[in-house]
Amino acid sequence: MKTLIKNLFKSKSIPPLLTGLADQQRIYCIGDIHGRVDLLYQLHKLIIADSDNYHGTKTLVYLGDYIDRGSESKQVLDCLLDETQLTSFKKVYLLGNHEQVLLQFLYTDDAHIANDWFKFGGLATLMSYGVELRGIPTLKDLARIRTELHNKIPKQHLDFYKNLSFYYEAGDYFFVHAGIKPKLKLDKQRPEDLLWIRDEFITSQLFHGKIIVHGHTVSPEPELLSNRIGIDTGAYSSGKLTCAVLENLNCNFIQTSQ
Ligand SMILES: [Mn+2]
Repeated sequence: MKTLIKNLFKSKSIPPLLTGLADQQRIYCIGDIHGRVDLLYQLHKLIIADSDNYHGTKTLVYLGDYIDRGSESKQVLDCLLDETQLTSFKKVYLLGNHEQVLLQFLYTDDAHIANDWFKFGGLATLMSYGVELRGIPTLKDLARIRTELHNKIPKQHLDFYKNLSFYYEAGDYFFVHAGIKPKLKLDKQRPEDLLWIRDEFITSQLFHGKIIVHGHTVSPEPELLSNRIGIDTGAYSSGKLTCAVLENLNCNFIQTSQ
């Protein structure tokens, strides 16, 4: 089922003059994967089937949070870096807050960051890279774990994490991991908001200049609103990994089944 985003402006007297994407352009945008490589493979297959007969320009945008929670973070990275897959697509990889914390863990000495990261899924990532964990790590273990992770992460993976983008723009769409701070221009946004913001953005009724396509805040079903499209359907625990398919002002969704 395709929904025309313009129809969603029904209560506004003057709808914004939006055209969405230019003709002959289609974007497939994938939400938070969180270590579920099984779902990523499934979704890639569905995307290939969906795009088979399409001859315009195809772009794949990944919204970040590739790692943590699920047990196969390393394998998700291997899949994303496999250049033999989805070769007819231009690919865009955005930074999620979980990748930011991984980098902070690797390159700063802040024990609070490590502690927080371990609590919100980082242990699963460490295990997927083969870092030895002897029970729940204590502060004394940090230096060893950091060194071991440095030694075990492939250079290609590190380069991938370091080169992720904060946002991507195409036509009337602005793609970002978490969202944007309302009332602040899109080119004036702060990294911490782009990666972490929740309620202030999620509850905002304002139009932000572009339609914001985001993940980070879980909803049971994808959210298609006049000012934003939210596609984090909690794949890690729900088994539903969502992809928004955008063409002109149309948006429909492809999902893995549970
Ligand atoms: Mn997130």
